[in-house]
Amino acid sequence: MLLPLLLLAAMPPVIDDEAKVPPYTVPDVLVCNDGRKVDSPVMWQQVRRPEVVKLLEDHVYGHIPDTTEAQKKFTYEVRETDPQALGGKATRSQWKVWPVGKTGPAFDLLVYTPNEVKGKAPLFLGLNFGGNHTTVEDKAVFLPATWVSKQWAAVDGSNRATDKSRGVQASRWQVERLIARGYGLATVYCGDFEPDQPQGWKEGVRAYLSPQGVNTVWHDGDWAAIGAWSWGLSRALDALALNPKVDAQRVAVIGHSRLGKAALWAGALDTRFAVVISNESGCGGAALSKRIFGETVGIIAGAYPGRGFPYWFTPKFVTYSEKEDLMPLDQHYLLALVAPRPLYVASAEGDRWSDPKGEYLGAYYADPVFRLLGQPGLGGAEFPPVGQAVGKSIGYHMRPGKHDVTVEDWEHYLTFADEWMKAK
Ligand code: GTR
Repeated sequence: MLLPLLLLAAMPPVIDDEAKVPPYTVPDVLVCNDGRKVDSPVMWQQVRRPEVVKLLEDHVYGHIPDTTEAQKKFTYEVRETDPQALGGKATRSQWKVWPVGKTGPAFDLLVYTPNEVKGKAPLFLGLNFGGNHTTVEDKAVFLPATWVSKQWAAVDGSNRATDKSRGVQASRWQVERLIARGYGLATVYCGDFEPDQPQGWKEGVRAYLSPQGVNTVWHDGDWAAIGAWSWGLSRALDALALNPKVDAQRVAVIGHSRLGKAALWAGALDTRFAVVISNESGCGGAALSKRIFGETVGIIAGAYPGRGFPYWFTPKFVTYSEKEDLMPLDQHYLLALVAPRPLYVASAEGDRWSDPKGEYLGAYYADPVFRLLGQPGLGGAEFPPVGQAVGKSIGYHMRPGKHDVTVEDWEHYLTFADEWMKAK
């Protein structure tokens, strides 16, 4: 009777004490696979950057297929606009977008732009967890048509969103505050690209774009849910570029937690994003995996029975569970790909699971790439006291409180955006 239990991998205790972090070595992102040190911006761009992308694809997120051909069928419909939204302060538009043609998946793009801004406005773009209608108190926002988890939104018996969840995540989006500061907000439900559940890919872009469809077997190096969401952020940017009220040159991609991981991967790969913001993206996001602090590779990627999210990552990732020292990279490689563009990494003191110090160190070890490319990066900033924002073209703060996106986070992001995305 005991035998099956013995076969289950036992999960080591979660490390929540800095003193218990084992010694680890952080690979130098500026050393090429053949051992050469990157000594010029050209060498970074032409030699090392592609290597770093491939390392992240092979070991962490998988390779996003080239969809250039399928995107020729990109089409959209404007479902609704209101030039007097949010009490007259904003213009709301809701587009239905079919990024790879009408036989493929569609997403609902909700956009608010500030009426006070003449011409094209800078904007924040992020995926949401439970449907566009959860992000704002605005009854005109359409409910998603796709599967939604009851963890994030009120759903009916078939996991379709209901009116009851309108505005439930509004505090995380702060649309009025953004509009008042001269920024737009665009958001898409992540489940429009891939519902966040183990079988979600069958309803999303991954099955549609795979020749084997719902019979696809995913191998090492193949993309996973984070890749699908990242791809989706780029398709949302394609659509935003067609919106006459949006300055597509000044779009910050932002995400929280699992969707912060997706925002980082999107911002790393798609250099059209002007600014990249990670809100508590944690393990598989900004935090160094080799510290093994809080959530680990094994916990997140499904090494232990009954927990984790193996479908977020390429299958190879979980093989590093309890073998993080064998990983030929760490998450600062992801952050380094944002350079020379501005990057913001944010943590919360009470969000130990995401390893705040590990998120700061992700930025710290990426910093040399920003400086090589002529940007000030962290500007020498050390791990700051709670509540203090530091850094130059890499911003960082750890605010008090728990895992969330708060007004305090947004105030820091808006200050950072004023510095790097101000009207030109
Ligand atoms: C947790 C997961 C974290 C983070 C979080 C979230 O369960 O372990 O890595 O992604 O979910 O997305 O809120």
